[in-house]
Amino acid sequence: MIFKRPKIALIGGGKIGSLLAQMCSYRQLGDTVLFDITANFTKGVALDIAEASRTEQFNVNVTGDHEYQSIENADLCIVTAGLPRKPGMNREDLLVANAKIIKTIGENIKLYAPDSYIIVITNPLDAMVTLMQATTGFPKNRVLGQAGVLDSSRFATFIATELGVSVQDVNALVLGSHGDMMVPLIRHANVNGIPVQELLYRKYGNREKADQVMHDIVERTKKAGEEIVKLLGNGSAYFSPASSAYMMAEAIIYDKKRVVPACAMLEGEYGIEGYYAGVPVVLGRDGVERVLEIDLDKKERELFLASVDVVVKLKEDLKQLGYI
Ligand code: A3D
Repeated sequence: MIFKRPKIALIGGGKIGSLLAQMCSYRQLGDTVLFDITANFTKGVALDIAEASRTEQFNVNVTGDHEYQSIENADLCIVTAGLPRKPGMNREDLLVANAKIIKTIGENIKLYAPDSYIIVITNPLDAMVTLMQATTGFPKNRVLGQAGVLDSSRFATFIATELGVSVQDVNALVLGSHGDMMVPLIRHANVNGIPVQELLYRKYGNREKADQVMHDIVERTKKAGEEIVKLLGNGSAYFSPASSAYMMAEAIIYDKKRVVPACAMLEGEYGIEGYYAGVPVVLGRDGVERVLEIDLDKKERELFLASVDVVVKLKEDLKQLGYI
């Protein structure tokens, strides 16, 4: 073989990890290893996916394992290991349980895949990305988190449904921390360049009603994860998170320079120093190649800073617990 196929380590072989294994294989993103602490389950999932290779016509390898050695020399690690929330829990309630898991995984990624890029999905997202970067000591461009792609996709879906337009034409951006304080940007939401606020005003012919509808969409976006948790009754969303992480993985592996919101380390951008938060970035072969700064008005900025305060608090908690 002339070129090396990328090796993707999916760490956590539950719902999101298994779906990612299927997507990476069916779309031939690279050879995939699905790692989990459970001894046989991921072997079964991987074998099941591999046995679809004839009908799906893919030629990459997919394996399951529970030994850390299996992630050796991975180019990209996507981390979903840990507990998902149950009805009534918020994401921050997972901090203690998942910090222990992420710390161990970070140490093993550092050992076995020291040159890899890492996309973290485990909640509470911003804190787990912070911990992953602190544990591995990898440069900030190689450690990032998936949340904004999903939150923005949810925002766009609700806008498209409300306006009766294709979601493909909706651009919507959610910044800040991945939690109840996230910031869907109303002013920047548009349908192929036409402001959503204007379209809502034209639909209802009344500014007050248009503002109320927009407000409801924003609130639904902020609570979208909880809406799914309640409906599923056991576990949290997995199709859309897997899809969002896959898009980011593809952007890195194919050097696409996609502009997406991601949880990235801020060192001066947006006036924040030394904290991870959801911001627009350029994603390519160097991981987070650039953080893009956009002008926020007074209210947006206040909301963004309040949202970053949640990350500041979580980072403090990690310090108190002795993890960083
Ligand atoms: P689930 O199906 O329970 O899978 C988690 C897997 O992690 C299980 O198979 C566990 O066996 C495994 N695991 C536990 N400890 C370890 C360990 N030390 N090493 C390796 N594997 C381990 O959960 P899921 O796939 O639905 O969700 C995974 C995580 O993603 C949870 O923390 C969710 O809260 C989070 N999540 C994040 C988003 C974002 O947008 C950020 C969205 C949805 C879910």
